[in-house]
Amino acid sequence: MRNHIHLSIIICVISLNMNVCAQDTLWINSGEWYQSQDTMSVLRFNETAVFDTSNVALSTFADSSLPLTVINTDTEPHNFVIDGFVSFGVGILPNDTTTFEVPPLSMGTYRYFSSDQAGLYLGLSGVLKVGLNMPNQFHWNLADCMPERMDSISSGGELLDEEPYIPRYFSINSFTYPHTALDTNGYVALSLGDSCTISIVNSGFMDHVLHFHGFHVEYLSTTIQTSRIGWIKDTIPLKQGEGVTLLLIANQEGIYPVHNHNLIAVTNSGFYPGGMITLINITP
Ligand SMILES: [Cu+2]
Repeated sequence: MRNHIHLSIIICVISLNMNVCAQDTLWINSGEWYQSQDTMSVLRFNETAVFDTSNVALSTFADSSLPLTVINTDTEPHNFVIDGFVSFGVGILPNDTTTFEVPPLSMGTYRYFSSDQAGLYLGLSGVLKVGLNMPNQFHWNLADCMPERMDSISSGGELLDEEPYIPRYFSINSFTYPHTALDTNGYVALSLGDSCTISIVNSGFMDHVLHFHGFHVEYLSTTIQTSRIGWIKDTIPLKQGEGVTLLLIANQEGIYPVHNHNLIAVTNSGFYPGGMITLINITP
C-alpha cells in the first residue's frame, strides 16, 4: 500500500513536469492592469482565485475532450467559447461555477475566450494548446487595447465604437516591451540545438504581423490560414482570433528580437520602443 502511494505521487510529479496534467479549473477574476499613465480595469482567466494580469494557457491532449470547471468571481455573466467552433459555448453566471467538457480538437493552438462585450474588451481571452508535447513550449497571447473603450465598458457605459479605434497598448501575455523579458511563458530562452513550439493567439481587434530576426519558423498548425501549414518563414501574419503553432529550431546562439511589423504596435502610449516586442535568447 505504501509503495502504491509512493508510486502515485511519483507519477503525478512526473506528469506535472511533463506538462501533461491538464489544467481543469479556471477562475474569471477582475483586477487592474497598469501601463504607463493608464490604469485599466480588466478581466482574466486565471488558474487560481488570485488575479494575475496574464490569462492562463490551457493544455490538453489531441482528439479527447477536456473536462473544465470555470468559476466566475465577477459580478457579470461571461461565457467560454473557442474561436471557430460556433456550436460550442457555455455560459457562466456571476458568482457561479459551471463544469463542462471542451470538445475534442486536433493538434494545434486555439483561442478560448468569453464573447460577451466585457469579456471581449476587458481581455478574457487565452491560449489553448492541444496535443503539443515538446519539452520546450512557449505561448504569445497578442492583444491591443484602447483604455477609453475599456473604461466605458467597465463602468457599465456604452461602447464608444463610433469613435475611431486607436489602441494605445499592444501586449504579449499582457506584457509590453521591455517587460516582455520578464515573461517566462513568452521570452524564448533555449540552449543551442534545442527546439520549441510557440503557440500564438490573436486576441486583439486587428490583424497582427510578427517578424522574426535570426530564425525561420515552421507552421505546424493554424486555425484560419491553413494553406500555410508546413511553410517555413520569418514573417507570421495572424488574423483576429487566429491560433498558430510554430516550430523553432535553435540553430544559432545569440539574442534576437521578434516584433510586430506595424510600427504603432511597437510603442507604449505612442512611445517607441514598446508593445509587441519579445526576444529569443539562445545560449551555448
Ligand atoms: Cu524585423
